[in-house]
Amino acid sequence: MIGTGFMGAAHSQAFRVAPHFFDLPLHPEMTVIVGRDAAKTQAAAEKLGWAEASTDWREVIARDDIDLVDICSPGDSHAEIAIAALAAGKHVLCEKPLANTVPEARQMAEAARAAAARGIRSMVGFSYRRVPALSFARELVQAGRIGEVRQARAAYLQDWLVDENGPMTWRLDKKLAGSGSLGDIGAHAVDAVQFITGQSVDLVSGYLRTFVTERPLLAAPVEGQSTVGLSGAASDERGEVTVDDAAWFTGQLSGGAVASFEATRYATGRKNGLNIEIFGSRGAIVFDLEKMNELEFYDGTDAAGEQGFRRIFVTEPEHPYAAAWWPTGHGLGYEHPFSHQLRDLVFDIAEGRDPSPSFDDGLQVQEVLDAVERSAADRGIWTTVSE
Ligand code: SOE
Repeated sequence: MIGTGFMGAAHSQAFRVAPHFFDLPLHPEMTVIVGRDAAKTQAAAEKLGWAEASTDWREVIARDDIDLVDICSPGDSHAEIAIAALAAGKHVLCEKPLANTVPEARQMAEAARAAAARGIRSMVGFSYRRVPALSFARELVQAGRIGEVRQARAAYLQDWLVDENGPMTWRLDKKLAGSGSLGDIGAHAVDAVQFITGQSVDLVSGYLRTFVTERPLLAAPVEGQSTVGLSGAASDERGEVTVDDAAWFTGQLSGGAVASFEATRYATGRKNGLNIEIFGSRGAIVFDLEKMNELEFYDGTDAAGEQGFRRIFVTEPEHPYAAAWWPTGHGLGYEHPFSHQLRDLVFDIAEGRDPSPSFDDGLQVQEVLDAVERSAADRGIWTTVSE
């Protein structure tokens, strides 16, 4: 495991829990966690359940007792670590977005393709695909239950930056994060719409905005204060915010549908709402991550007097992943999709399949983000995603 922050903790939980709920063909052993600071990494190892702590990822990926490298560090380190790990013959799980730039993502995808030829697997961590309701939405759409998809709307709304005195975290620094809301949460929205509809975003018109251009720098962490999270204590010094705070874009999907996307961490009151609406020629589906166990489904073939959105509680054994957990009606939370992701990756490794989403899928999302940035820099001109 590379990274001891929020995602390191979320993925560690999956490693601890998934083997107890899913009958896995291979048994993950939590061998070593890697971080920059020796004392903090040792504390993380003890808290999160890793046998050892290290500050040297190069030494770790060279070890014979490491089979899988899970990259949960900031985006500026993804390419170097993933490419080195694949070259060393390790399977790789890499957090989203795949990289900070298209050239980096392209190199990673090339390395993954070369490694796949040697039986080495790689996956990018778009965990929300594995929220049961979102997976089920895809099943309905792919089974033709809403007919031909014509329109998609996706808005990823958070508010953790709304306080303008909140300190700079790495996510506000372009060098570390690549972009702001666009790559952090817009990437999830793009992946989710493409996953559900089976269509890719081909053409975009984008608009980016930074509301607060300067913030207090982070103070040194206080003893005992959690380092798992999106905030921290502010110091007296100030720094420049170099990423977008909010991203809006419209797009055209490969199957002819139109789509709109919003990604913001300034939507006061919205904590982690990924709202998705897909409208087809004979039905529609609506999903909201803040109600992640539910899916609304409108079936246009219902009798005229009975039509309306029905709320499906996606907790039945028939629903994706649900049978492994609790009895009907006992819902899941933010952490469960990480276990589903790990479950699928372990099966793919054991059964010699290329996982989905692949690094090529991660590269394609990166190309969408890049097209949005290019469009926004040119007053929203319509921009083709990749040549
Ligand atoms: C922060 O906006 C964040 O933690 C994202 O980075 C995650 O991918 C998302 O799952 C929750 O919000």
